[in-house]
Amino acid sequence: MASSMLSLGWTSLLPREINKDKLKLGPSGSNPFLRTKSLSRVTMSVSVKPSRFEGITMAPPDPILGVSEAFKADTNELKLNLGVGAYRTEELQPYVLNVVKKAENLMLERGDNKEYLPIEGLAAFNKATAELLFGAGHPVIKEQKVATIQGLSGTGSLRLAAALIERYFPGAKVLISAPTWGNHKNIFNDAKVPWSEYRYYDPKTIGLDFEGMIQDIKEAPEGSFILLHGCAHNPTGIDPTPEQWVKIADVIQEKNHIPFFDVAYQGFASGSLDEDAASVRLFAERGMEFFVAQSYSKNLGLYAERIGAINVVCSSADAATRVKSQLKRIARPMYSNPPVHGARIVANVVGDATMFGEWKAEMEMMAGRIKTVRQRLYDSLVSKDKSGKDWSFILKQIGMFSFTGLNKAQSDNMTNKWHVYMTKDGRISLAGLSMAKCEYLADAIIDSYHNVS
Ligand code: KET
Repeated sequence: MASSMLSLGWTSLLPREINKDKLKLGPSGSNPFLRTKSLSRVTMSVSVKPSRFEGITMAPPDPILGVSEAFKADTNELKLNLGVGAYRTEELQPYVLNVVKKAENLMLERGDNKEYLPIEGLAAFNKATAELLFGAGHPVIKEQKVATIQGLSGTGSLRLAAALIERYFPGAKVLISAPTWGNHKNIFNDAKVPWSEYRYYDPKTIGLDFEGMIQDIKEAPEGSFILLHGCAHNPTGIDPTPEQWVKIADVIQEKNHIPFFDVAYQGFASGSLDEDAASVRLFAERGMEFFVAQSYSKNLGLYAERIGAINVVCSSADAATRVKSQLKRIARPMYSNPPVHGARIVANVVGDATMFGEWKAEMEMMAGRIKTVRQRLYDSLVSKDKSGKDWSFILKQIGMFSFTGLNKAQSDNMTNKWHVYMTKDGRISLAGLSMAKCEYLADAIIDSYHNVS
């Protein structure tokens, strides 16, 4: 199509070539343009010009957010969207936390303005977010060793850190888990930071390949960045045990690597903000220098507000000041300064003891609902599947997701035959599942697993 448009080139139609009868003429029945003597100078151009964008090919749909687009287009009433990791109620509706509404009402009452934020974001948010992560009063905070700047949620915060790595650690490699959240590779590719994978998931045990992980981290060039999921690993739902975290920290320290945590689910794995920050705090206690990207998309349901932060823990306050100044320098030409609304919500919720308590209760409720559907899905699979397959891995996984082990063809069958939308790596978001749909989902999984190879 594009090439036939190209060959047409410019085409212009002169007025005499237009069927006058078909033109709507004025009350006198005449068109002033057509009456003029300089008729031939009046041209109406229908341009079919070669586009400057001919070289731009169609991009594939995003493997995660593209699933939501496909889901919207499906008219079957049985359809179920288990693609994106977004929390739904039992009625499968999006959920705005009560505590968020409360904070927003407060902001309206106060008449908060819409002035630009500083490049580093809202000070009250930056303080709150670092305290949530490390614990208020943690030495790294007291000694001002953390450079925190507000980012455009988890993704934007990861991207800022990637730009800092590219600028100040040229040639350094980032090691990411195999598999990982689909966007990690895009982020480092776009920032021109080389990356490779370390072993993480073992399909045989449907668990962590701990030996492989340790070996790969050991073998990485000294001073590499090691990307770690702080809790609720996406997509596998498999986290290292506390003892394994200690060994991971040991080998990272031995090799002088720099840990880089992605914390997108604090509070969602266990229901407790503190418990889910244990891995990050372990590294902080060891006096290591490291990065932590944070997101409030999931735990406060602020997906569209794009609120998160990048924290760089440094060995001195002086280094933290310099790092922060450079993060600001990177942010300024990228997006100038971050949006205020989500930052105020977080600062208000965390800064008020009552609202903070209410948030924790709502988070426990959300994490609890996911655990309940996880159990129900497992029970349905066990009672319906007579093959003797062990489905217990579903109960061992934590967080929003279950990594089902379904391959691409089987995942396609889930969507094409059963209208269950999921990512092609076999991941399903249990946050998008209701108790009422568990049996249907179990039927779909059993059919796809046994009848498609
Ligand atoms: N890290 C991880 C591990 C992650 O799963 C997500 C989002 C993010 C960061 C970024 O989220 P943000 O909204 O930028 O704070 N994951 C879900 C949504 C997405 O793909 O964008 C998902 O995996 O479904």
